[in-house]
Amino acid sequence: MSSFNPLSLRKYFIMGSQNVKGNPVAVLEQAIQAGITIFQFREKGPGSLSGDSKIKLGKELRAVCSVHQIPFIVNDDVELVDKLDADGIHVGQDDQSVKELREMFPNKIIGLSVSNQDELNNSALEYVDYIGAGPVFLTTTKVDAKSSVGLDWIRFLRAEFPEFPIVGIGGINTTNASSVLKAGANGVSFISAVTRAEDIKEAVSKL
Ligand code: 3NM
Repeated sequence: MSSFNPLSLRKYFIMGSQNVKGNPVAVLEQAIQAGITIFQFREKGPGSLSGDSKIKLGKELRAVCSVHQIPFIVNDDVELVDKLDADGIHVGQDDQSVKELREMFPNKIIGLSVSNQDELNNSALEYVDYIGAGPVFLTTTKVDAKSSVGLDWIRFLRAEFPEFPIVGIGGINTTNASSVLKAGANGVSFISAVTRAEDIKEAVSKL
């Protein structure tokens, strides 16, 4: 297992170039200045980069996180984890198995999305550092997002696993973030709450 600190889940910012109009590096810098605690590079979906341009952007974002000592997580791309020397990887249920990932990356952070009881039954949590639980609320950011699971899913997971690190995801914004924490999550993860914010500093501070 990695030496993962669950406090780092508190404000978990996720972004790819497809999520922003301007320069993603500038957005990440502002978000870090404003107080995010961990970052995931998720270059995925309509309008996202691939190949060399994905790697180039990843290196730039990785460097910003290194300077500020913010953990840098890669979404579902094993090769990119190595290329960018990421601190960890986040995967979904249909991606590479967490058992294989743990063999590959004994000391990196491994996050797994878990959206319902069936997925939970199929999840080898002994290889995982944290669960991403969601979508808690309706999200328009991820085209293939499942229907929202609500705060009850967070409450259920917390009751089942009193100590396991859990981060809520999906439709979390400055207004509803506190309800996710009250339901038992260690933190909140978000894309549009920051990438579509008029004032990133204010948004991160409220989150
Ligand atoms: N994963 P926003 S929901 C990347 O449920 C992602 O696993 C989800 O974006 C899941 O904060 C989601 O803008 C999109 O709703 C989150």
